[in-house]
Amino acid sequence: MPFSGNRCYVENKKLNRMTKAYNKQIEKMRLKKDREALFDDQRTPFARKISRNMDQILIVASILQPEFSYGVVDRFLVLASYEKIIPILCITKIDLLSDETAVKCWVELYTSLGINVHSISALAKIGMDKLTGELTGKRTALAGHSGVGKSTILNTICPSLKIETGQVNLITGKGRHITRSVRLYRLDDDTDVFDLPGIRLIDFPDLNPTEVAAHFPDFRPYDGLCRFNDCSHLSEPGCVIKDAAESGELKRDRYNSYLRIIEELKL
Ligand SMILES: Nc1nc2c(ncn2[C@@H]2O[C@H](COP(=O)(O)OP(=O)(O)O)[C@@H](O)[C@H]2O)c(=O)[nH]1
Ligand SMILES: [Mg+2]
Ligand SMILES: [Zn+2]
Repeated sequence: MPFSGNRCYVENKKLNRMTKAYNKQIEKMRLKKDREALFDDQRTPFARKISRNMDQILIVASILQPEFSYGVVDRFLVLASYEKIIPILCITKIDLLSDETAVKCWVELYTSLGINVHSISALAKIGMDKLTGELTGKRTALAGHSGVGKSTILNTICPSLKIETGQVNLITGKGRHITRSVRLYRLDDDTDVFDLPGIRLIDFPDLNPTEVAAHFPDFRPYDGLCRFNDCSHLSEPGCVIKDAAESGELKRDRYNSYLRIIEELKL
């Protein structure tokens, strides 16, 4: 008896047709099982289910429409580090910029933090082969603000998917919320992508505010240098991280992301 996910081959025309139908059935069962793995247990935090079921998380951020959001990117990077999921950062819509300096700055910043970064345009088909290579043979969670171009990336990699894509409201720069539930897309036999819904679903299950700094690799050079051993890098005197953010030695946007995550965890 074949199990879910197994493939069967039989050398007989009539049987072959049946086998094809059977394979389809097995495939359906496997998809169902995969989806259930993410949703059956209400007590397991969503982020933990992702880390248990995925090989990696692809964090998508557009450079414009909507504008690059350190908040979203850094939040997912902390989540990935905390849950020990491999993150890949995908900076997209680079066709919208004539000046590449900004993109270069983000690529350099995140590469220096040890993150695998791709700058692409799904519409202009720039950098798509390399990105596709990252996903092939893996199970990837897809994260990022609505409207950044996640569905367009999947459609470009696999046109037969024909996923509905949203229009960006140019006044607010925010995307319309087209994706409402987690969708599993099978790009090929062993390549799955889970398109996650609104980022509010991605909670930090049991992360303590005092642990957040440990997930900011750019804070490492300052370890042990603050006046107080248990410095939370918020408003204590003699905090070298706060000073470094003020002088620009540490990227201010990254420090702001840190403050926002702490604030959120304290709510
Ligand atoms: N200029 C440009 N627009 C893009 C690109 N990728 C997506 N878009 C547009 O951005 C909007 C939102 O895309 P969508 O894939 O639905 O975003 P999602 O909400 O993250 O799935 C759509 O109007 C897309 O046509 C790109 O590489 N360049
Ligand atoms: Mg979408
Ligand atoms: Zn400090």
